[in-house]
Amino acid sequence: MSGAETGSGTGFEPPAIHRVAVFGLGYVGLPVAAVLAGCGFDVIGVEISEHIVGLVNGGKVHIVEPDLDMIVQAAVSAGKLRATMTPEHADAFIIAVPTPFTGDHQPDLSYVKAATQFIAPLLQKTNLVLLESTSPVGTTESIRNWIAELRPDLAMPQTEGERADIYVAHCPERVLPGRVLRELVDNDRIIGGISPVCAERAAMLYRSFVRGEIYLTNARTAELAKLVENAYRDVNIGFANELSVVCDRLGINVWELIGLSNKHPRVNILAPGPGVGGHCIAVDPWFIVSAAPDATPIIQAARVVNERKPDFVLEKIKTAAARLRGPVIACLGLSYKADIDDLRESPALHIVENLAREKVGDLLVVEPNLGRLPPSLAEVAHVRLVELGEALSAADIVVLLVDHRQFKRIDRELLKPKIIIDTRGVWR
Ligand code: SAJ
Repeated sequence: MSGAETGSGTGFEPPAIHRVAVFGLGYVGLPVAAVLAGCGFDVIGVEISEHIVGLVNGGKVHIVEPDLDMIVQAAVSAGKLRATMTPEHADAFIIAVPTPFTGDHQPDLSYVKAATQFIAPLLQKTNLVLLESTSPVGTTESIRNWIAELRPDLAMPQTEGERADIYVAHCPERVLPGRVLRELVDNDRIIGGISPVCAERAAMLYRSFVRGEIYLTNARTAELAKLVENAYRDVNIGFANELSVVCDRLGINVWELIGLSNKHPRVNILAPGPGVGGHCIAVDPWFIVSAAPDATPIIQAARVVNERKPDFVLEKIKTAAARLRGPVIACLGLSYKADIDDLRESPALHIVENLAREKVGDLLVVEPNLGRLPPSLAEVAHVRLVELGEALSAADIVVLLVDHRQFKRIDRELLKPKIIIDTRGVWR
């Protein structure tokens, strides 16, 4: 199907969407752009990085994500996807730019605002502006307000659904890195409009590629729903991480404990680890906290527990290393979770950087998903990126930081003479 055309029986019949501009060709924007192009839309990817624009126009990608290279290549060859640094007219504008936080955990909306400022002068009647980026409550309304300031000639949508010249909505991304293309199509989606008509307009576009259910609500509820999903996971991982520290103190195997507790029909404890990484779960809970600091003790406590966990692991390694003279430490994994190359907010990377800074032993890093060490470790004399076999034969201490599939297959006999610190319970 090319173009989102139906009014779904609401009596609302705006013109079809043929041309979509996606702002930000990152972990979310590039897959969305490629999938829309695959559905027959003419897609323009607007990106500030000249490097990414060049790569995408050459049919290549800058992200390790299964099958993404294939669909980008196909979309570019078919003439359906084109990247540019210069914004252009479109029927729908999707904003998929970063929403980081500042040093004091306040949301930084500067990328969203900049994208809106690029879009505003291009807007024509019946255009849709849709925010995909995970955002604090009120961001979609801010987009509407920023556009209103820049384009007083356009009638803006209001919460009470009267006709307006343009449509503004939020459809928060929900995809799991490593399974992005599948989840983009199969996951249920929430769409929140500034007005019900805005939500319906956005749903028309998303129905062209989403096989899951689409649930309509207002923009503020959609914003909070996304933040709550990630905060829920953070709180539950925090509980598991807290148990791992309690068990360490009591001399109990936390993996056995959780396995047994989960035999209860209404208990499902998640897996402890070295901490919580990635650019979502470690960040998004703060957007709720900053909106209601005195009403979020559980969300804040989970963040504190999860943020402290890497330092707990660090102390374990230092204590083990202090018992040896010139210890060689194998550090298995640097990414923030298994079988990806993403280092953002990675607790494993944080731990290895601190070992390097504090000169705790010779560090042999194994990261099968990277060809070279990140800049923070590359120039350090006593840190080397090596193959798994070399690390295992040379190491006195083996620290499992990420449960990559290669590490699950390690022959346990090779580990017997070593000191093992297994933060993920792979060799429990
Ligand atoms: N982790 C644990 N124990 C667990 C599960 C995860 O320690 O039992 C750790 C991981 O190792 C990793 C971190 O938590 O360091 C986060 O990993 P994840 O797989 O839970 O989630 P993300 O950050 O890769 O993706 C999340 C997803 N959100 C939820 O599952 C609620 C995804 O659906 C979102 O789209 C994504 O955040 C996002 O972009 O917001």
